[in-house]
Amino acid sequence: MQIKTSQDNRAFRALEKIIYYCKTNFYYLREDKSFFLMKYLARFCLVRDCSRIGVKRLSLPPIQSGTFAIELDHPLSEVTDCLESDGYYSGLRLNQAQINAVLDFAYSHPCYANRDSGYKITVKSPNPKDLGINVGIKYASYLHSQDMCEVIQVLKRDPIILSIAHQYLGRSPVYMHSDLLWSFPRPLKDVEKLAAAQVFHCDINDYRSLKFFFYLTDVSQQDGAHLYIKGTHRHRRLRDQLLGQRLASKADQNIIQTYGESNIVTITGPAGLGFVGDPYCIHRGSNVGGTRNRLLLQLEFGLYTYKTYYKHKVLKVA
Ligand SMILES: O=C(O)CCC(=O)C(=O)O
Repeated sequence: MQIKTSQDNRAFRALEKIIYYCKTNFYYLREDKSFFLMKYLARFCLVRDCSRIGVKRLSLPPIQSGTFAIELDHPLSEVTDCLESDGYYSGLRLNQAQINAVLDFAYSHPCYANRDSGYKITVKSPNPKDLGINVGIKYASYLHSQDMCEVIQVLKRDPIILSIAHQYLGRSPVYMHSDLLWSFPRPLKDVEKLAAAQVFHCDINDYRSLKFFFYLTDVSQQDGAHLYIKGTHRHRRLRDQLLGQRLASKADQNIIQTYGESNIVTITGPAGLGFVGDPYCIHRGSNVGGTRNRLLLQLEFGLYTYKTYYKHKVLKVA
């Protein structure tokens, strides 16, 4: 009798999933057919490769020193080579004034716990105790209020960032969105890890896109280091391509076995370190296990502006 009930529950959950799947797809189809198509087609390496056809290394006007906000550890051509071969490049730097300005903004503006726009909190320092006793908070984003942060506005137009994006995307980059996000030291359940991007996954936001990440707090292995699997932006098993973003439902161990532990790169570094990656490359954040909160800024650029976006995210396209 009990077995029958659990089977019924499973069947009910499966039915719920199918209804949700049909409803969201109908929504995408109605709102923006090009987004609907991209969502299905951009999961295939072949389609992504085709979007590179005709893409040439653009010769860019020389960047005048002093006119840009960020610095690079390597020449621009090496950054693009590294992105093409590995899917990521680490070695962007914010200066101290920029780090301070973002931190001042973060400590003086409310953010939204667990990305819930009805749950405002203020983080006063990287010390988790400042959050008080509310341990139910896994992460907190500034959502759209980050638009008031001057440094983020400057970074959206930074000539080095735009040049890297232009080189990799092969055309004028379209700014998609940014996110300024605190992660707090707290063990997460499996389902929470998925929501916090702490399982291996890929983002399919366009036929080609590029994400810039900046640590605003020091990040060691224990403080929520970002990981990626080298080369997976170009080479992926067909069955994993078919999964699209549902790749995140595969166990990390399974993904590691397929793509090789030796290809996993962990990015650690001081506040101000930046890195850029093709978000189709398999990547994840990791648990903040130390004694500091982690603050991470992301900016994403793509090829097109879509009228809609994944239904669970409310994004503003500039
Ligand atoms: O928190 C991180 O380092 C990873 C974030 C991420 O993977 C994402 O937002 O897609």
